[in-house]
Amino acid sequence: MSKPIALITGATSGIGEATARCLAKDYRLIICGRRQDRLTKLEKELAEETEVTTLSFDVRDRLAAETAISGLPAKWQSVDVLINNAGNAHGLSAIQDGQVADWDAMIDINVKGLLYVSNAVIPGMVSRQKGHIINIGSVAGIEVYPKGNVYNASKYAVDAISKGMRQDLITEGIKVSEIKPGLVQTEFSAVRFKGDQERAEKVYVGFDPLQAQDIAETVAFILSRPAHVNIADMLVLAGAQASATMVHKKN
Ligand code: NDP
Ligand code: 8X3
Repeated sequence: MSKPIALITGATSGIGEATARCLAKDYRLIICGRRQDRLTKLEKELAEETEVTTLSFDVRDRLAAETAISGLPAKWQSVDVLINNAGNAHGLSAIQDGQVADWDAMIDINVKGLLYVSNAVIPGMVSRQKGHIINIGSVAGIEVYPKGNVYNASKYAVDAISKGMRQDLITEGIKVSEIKPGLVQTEFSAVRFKGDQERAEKVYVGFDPLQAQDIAETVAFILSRPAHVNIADMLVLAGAQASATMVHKKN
């Protein structure tokens, strides 16, 4: 029997890329992101372990998301697992100093993009009465922190959408889980600070942050539970992190 299929958004970096590596043993993979060069590289790397196909599209573009997913060849159409991971923070500014373009990006990618991809995948899961959706939320989706405003709002939305999906899809044989990571050392802060690498690195100084692999293993654990178990919601923090704003730094 062939392996089930997992579609992972944001697989060109960080949590999504680590998740692809982690799931390769047990799943065939549809890896998504805008940067085709990175997708091709990862596809080549994982090809020894599993079948991989790539989809390059911007999750903000509803038509592109729909076209890419509906255009998958027949053998890739039955998506068993959807990992809605693509997303980022753009900027860290008090609301009065915020850039409207950053707000648009966060709402369009983290919220609307997740919905567009889900909308393209859920009908197939419903028709098969089978599936598992894992949304990557954040500790930022349960605690607002200073200057987080719109990023927080986008992750609160992911939390609400995850809860809503779980209620609506319960009758359709589809599990919905949400993982809420704390500080994970990925390209996240470099994106938030628009390429300012020095500022990005400072976020993770003085403590051992989570690594993308930690969240990838959490995804794999949730998926490995038997059919009668759904891990609905997991907050995963670094050992030195007690809340969105409290991190015990050594210097
Ligand atoms: P990275 O910046 O390392 O990865 C982000 C991924 O999202 C990339 O693969 C990127 O691919 C993809 N992406 C971004 N914008 C788009 C877009 N418009 N269309 C398609 N894909 C897009 O960050 P992380 O791995 O840390 O972030 C992954 C998720 O985890 C995000 O939802 C983030 O909010 C969440 N998270 C991160 C935490 C952290 O501290 N790092 C903590 C809590 C949650 P590409 O650029 O190739 O399109
Ligand atoms: C990412 C973690 O604390 O930078 O969601 O918002 S945080």
